[in-house]
Amino acid sequence: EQVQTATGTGKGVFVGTVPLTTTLSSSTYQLKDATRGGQSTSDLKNRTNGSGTLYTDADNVWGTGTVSSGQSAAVDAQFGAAATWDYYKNSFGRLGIKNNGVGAASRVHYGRNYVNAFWNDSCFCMTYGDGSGNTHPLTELDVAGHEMTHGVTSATAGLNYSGESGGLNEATSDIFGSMVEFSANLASDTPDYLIGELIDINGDGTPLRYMDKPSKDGGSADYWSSGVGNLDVHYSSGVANHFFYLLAEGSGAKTINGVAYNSPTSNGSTVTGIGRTKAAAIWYRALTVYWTSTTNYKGARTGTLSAAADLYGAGSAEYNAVAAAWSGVNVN
Ligand code: ASN
Ligand code: ZN
Ligand code: CA
Repeated sequence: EQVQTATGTGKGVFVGTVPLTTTLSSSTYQLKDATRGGQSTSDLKNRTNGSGTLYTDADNVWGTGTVSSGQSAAVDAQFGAAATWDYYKNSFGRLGIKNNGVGAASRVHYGRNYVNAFWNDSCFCMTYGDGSGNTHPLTELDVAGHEMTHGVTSATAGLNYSGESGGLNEATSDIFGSMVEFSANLASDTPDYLIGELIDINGDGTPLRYMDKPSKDGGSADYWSSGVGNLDVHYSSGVANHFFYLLAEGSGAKTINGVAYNSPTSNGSTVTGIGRTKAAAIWYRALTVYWTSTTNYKGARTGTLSAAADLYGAGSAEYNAVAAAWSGVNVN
């Protein structure tokens, strides 16, 4: 029998009801997307190794929208991989993490009570735990975009995962994870500058990270200082997340999709935002053209200024906004 591409319906834990591109083979549907480099999702069945079992289904309707169906987390993962593929393709013409047309695999139900998700270059795959009590899967869209962006960073600048370059690596994942969320624009996951706002990882409904004022998480740096590279990379990332927010949206108070932000600058200056599309284009060009494994915050400023000059002209409003946003986070 012929193998063909089909359109199914997914009901995820976080994504709501979404279309999924699947594969029909021998009267059975597979959670595999031939239109996006063969990206697929498999079930680890609480194991912590192996490639798992590819999800299959008889009627091409996947999951129920709650965690009691193991397929629901798989729907989120498969949709997240598709949305990330589409974001990089539509925004930058990038075809997959390595820009070679090859899709990434996703694995869900990793271990038991595993409260994390991760990218691994070796398996070229994304892995998600089921969270606390095995009832809080980590399969939120910005997390998918975050983790898969670790693959993009590895395939491009290769930012070392420690010191200031590690903070830039983490921020790159938060930035593009959030841009994936904005691009998908789901009713059940309205786009924001918060990371992990739906997975309730803190148990009190607060998100994992805040881009407008990173210190709201209790650990992240809002501004550069000489010791910032000694912080955990998920905290030194705050400087760059804050830069990106200032560049895209500007300083001060602003409400976006019902979420109130208030982004301060280190020097009391006012930054006028250039919008997230231009801000993301500048960050992507710096990542893929100018930065290397050892780029630090000073180099990030230089690289984004070069990228802005390429895209919009030296001395353009966009170029000047990049300079002002870095100065607003004390990278001078
Ligand atoms: N979720 C974490 C991250 O992407 C996983 C890790 O710490 N390796 O940074
Ligand atoms: Zn990360
Ligand atoms: Ca978010």
